Amino acid sequence: MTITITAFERSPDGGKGLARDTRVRWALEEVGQPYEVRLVSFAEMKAPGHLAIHPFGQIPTYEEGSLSLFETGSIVFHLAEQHTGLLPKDRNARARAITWMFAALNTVEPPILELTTARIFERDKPWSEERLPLVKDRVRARLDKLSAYLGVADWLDDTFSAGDLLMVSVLLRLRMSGILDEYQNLAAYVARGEARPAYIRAFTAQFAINAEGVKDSQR
Ligand code: GTB
Repeated sequence: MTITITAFERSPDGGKGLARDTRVRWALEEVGQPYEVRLVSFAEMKAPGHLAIHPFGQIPTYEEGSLSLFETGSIVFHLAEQHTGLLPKDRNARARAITWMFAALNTVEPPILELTTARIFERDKPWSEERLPLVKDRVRARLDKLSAYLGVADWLDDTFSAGDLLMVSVLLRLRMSGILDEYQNLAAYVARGEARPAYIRAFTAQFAINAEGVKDSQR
């Protein structure tokens, strides 16, 4: 059955892979599922057709036959459950990998999103300069603990999982701030994720769209 995801017609990041369709593309590549992409403009995202599949008018979405999903975490989890490659078979290891998926999205990503808001959207507020160090320190508080947990390991558990896929995707957003480079092992962890052939294919596919402005893309 054909899998179709949605992505920005033109990502504001110009193809840096920061929009969340990259996470879904990466998961699809890891599990070896071909997919099609429907590119949507900001206006199309807020129109009834798209709102019917994404109640909040965002990307990415995932359609496969009669199944329609939104929320990146849910889409990655669905793919990980349906195919081999992203969740271990052992029950306990599988539960731990799922825990890391939640940790990435619920514990590590929120302060990183707050930093993006502070750096970009609140930049011209009179209190912005004063607030920024507080927001950065909230990010560091999470990274201190994550870095200590990871230590010298390659991945969060014995083998790469959907937990790593989401954690690397979340951490990637920090690169521009310079904070990631304060943690040598986390910077190396992200680089390991980015070096995976599946990530490279996902990144390249989204980059081609944003670099060339192709309206409809098929992989
Ligand atoms: N919780 C949802 C999920 O995980 O799927 C969040 C989805 C979401 O935030 N989607 C964003 C969106 O559609 C795109 S990814 N925004 C448009 C809107 O809300 O109107 C967030 C994003 C956007 C742009 C960059 N960038 O340019 O660097 C990075 C990340």
